[in-house]
Amino acid sequence: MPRSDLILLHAPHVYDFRRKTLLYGPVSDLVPASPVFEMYPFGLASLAEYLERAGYRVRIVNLAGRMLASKDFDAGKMLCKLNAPLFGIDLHWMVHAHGAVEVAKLVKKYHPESKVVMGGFSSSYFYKELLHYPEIDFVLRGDSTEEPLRQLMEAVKNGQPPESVPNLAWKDGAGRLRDNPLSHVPDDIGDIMVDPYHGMIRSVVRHHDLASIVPFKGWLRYPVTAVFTCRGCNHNCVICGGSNAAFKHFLNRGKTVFRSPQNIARDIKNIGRFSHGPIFILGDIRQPGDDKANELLNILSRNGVKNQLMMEIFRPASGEFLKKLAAVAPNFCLEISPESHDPEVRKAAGKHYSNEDMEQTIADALDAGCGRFDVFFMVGLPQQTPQSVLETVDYCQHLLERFKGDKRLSLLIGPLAPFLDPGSLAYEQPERYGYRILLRTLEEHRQALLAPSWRFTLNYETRWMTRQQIMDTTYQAILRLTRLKAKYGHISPQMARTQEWRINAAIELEQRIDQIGPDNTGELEALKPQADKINALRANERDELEMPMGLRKLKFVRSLWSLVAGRR
Ligand code: B12
Ligand code: SF4
Repeated sequence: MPRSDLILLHAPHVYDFRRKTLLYGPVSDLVPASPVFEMYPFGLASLAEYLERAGYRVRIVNLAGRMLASKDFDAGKMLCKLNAPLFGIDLHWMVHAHGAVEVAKLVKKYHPESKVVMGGFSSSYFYKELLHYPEIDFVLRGDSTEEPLRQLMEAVKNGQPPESVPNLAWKDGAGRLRDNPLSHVPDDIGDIMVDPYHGMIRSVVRHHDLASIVPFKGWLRYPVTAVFTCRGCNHNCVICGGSNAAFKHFLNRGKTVFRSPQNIARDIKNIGRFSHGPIFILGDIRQPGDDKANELLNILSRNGVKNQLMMEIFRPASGEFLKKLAAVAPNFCLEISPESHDPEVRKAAGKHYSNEDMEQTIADALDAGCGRFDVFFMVGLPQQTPQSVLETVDYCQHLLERFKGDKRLSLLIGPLAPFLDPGSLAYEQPERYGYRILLRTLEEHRQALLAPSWRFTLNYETRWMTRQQIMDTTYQAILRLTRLKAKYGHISPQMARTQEWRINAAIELEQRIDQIGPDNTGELEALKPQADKINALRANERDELEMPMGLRKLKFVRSLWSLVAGRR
């Protein structure tokens, strides 16, 4: 097996989710991953690429993905075979609180001499608590840890104390917690994320292992790739742990840093070499200003874009912008998240635009030739009552009527779940925003993830909805929206029936769990097959997120060949 200097591991949300009765609920309906949250942070690819450029050999292993793909996959056995002086584990999303720490324990069990470093947003927030677990040696804080990790690797390699590694927290020889200032917060990120996908393909070749690098289940069938535009965010959505205020609070980033239009365009070009799949440009390209957005579109127009582009917009867009986008990327997809139909709730959630402006954007985008327009609504917001959520579904009907059932318009609703992001304004100032925080420590979150139903995992309630109401209202809203979509022919009758079955079966199972009580392990175990059957059904919301790929495939063979032949 080729030697690795660093192995980056991605854990499932709960270890081992395959043995426990867990009714996941619709917590991941609106993202490409399953409720196991098997998608690893893209930052792992960025770290790997940066370190490889510095001469280190880095391997990414998506343990969660492997465990999900096969019930026989033995994660312990694989960990035992892997070897490196340093293992990195992401605890980026809070949903991995249980799995990430358990994987750290396994690493130490098999490799007591190796060091374990954790990183990501949640690690940065909970770094002190993380270091109380004996299996965790280091935590690297911050949104840009490429260079600090390189310095840590150098220290580990040379057996030196890591005193000078920025952003690092660790336990010293006497077991005391030490933390260096979170001082590496670059305001120029031109030298990172240079060609991360190239590094991933190289890893597949080196380790003859494609399965461990697949970002999420179904990716080979639907190989969507992502291009990042920034680190940070200009906005302040109150529920978001990646808002401007959150970045200031625990990532020490005062100002969003943007990648140059040239670098973004280069990524898009590079991806086009190995994939025909859609490319998701993450972060509203207008955030750094309209000039930068236009510059990017001009470069893309000169280069020519072969892949379908998907983009998110954080506020309504002008007709002029949408026409320009259509000229560059015909059949483009757009996403907007008004969260609620009620502008007052939206405003309380930190978004300030009107329904009129949003509907004008939808109209202009569809006129310009947009291939799909996703509109995301959410349950669990400030000032939002159960009644208000159901009125959001009525508003969806209004949209479908106004746009004459246009099938390109995709309406989605899901819960703010399982966690309100630690670090978000609502988590940090709950009284101000009408939240009641039920879980504060990392360990509390870890234990909550083991609860049999997602209702008990939620780490918050609001002044307007209890956990029970959040769950009940979410189920009702999904049911109503499903019927609406079936009526307008947006989903097939078969799909609607499956979705109705999924929700009704979940409601029934919730009642059984209530009768049994969360601590009666024996009886809960008996419910596992039923919970698994419900969990296994794909939400039609998720299917809708996928654009039909037809026979288009990854151009992997060509990529691998050009890599091996060194012709890139
Ligand atoms: C893009 C994005 C996504 C993409 C993910 C793409 C991807 N694979 O990374 C999508 C849309 C799929 C997504 C999904 C989710 N997301 Co999201 N996402 C973002 C967003 C908008 C930008 C992140 C970004 O640009 N990162 C840049 C990349 C290149 O860096 P990075 O991955 O963060 O990695 C760097 C550091 O974090 C660190 N690092 C990360 N891992 C590790 C590991 C080690 C060992 C080390 C040393 C360092 C390290 O170093 C990396 C390199 O410098 C942020 C909000 C924001 N403004 O940042 C939310 C955010 C990160 N997401 C969030 C959440 C909650 C989710 C979901 C759980 C939502 C849900 N319930 O479905 C899912 C999880 C999906 C899964 N795992 O399966 C929260 C996280 C809050 C928290 N602490 O838990 C955020 C902060 C805000 C939000 N609410 O959306 N997300
Ligand atoms: S949810 Fe709001 S604050 Fe968070 S990343 Fe998106 S636009 Fe920024």
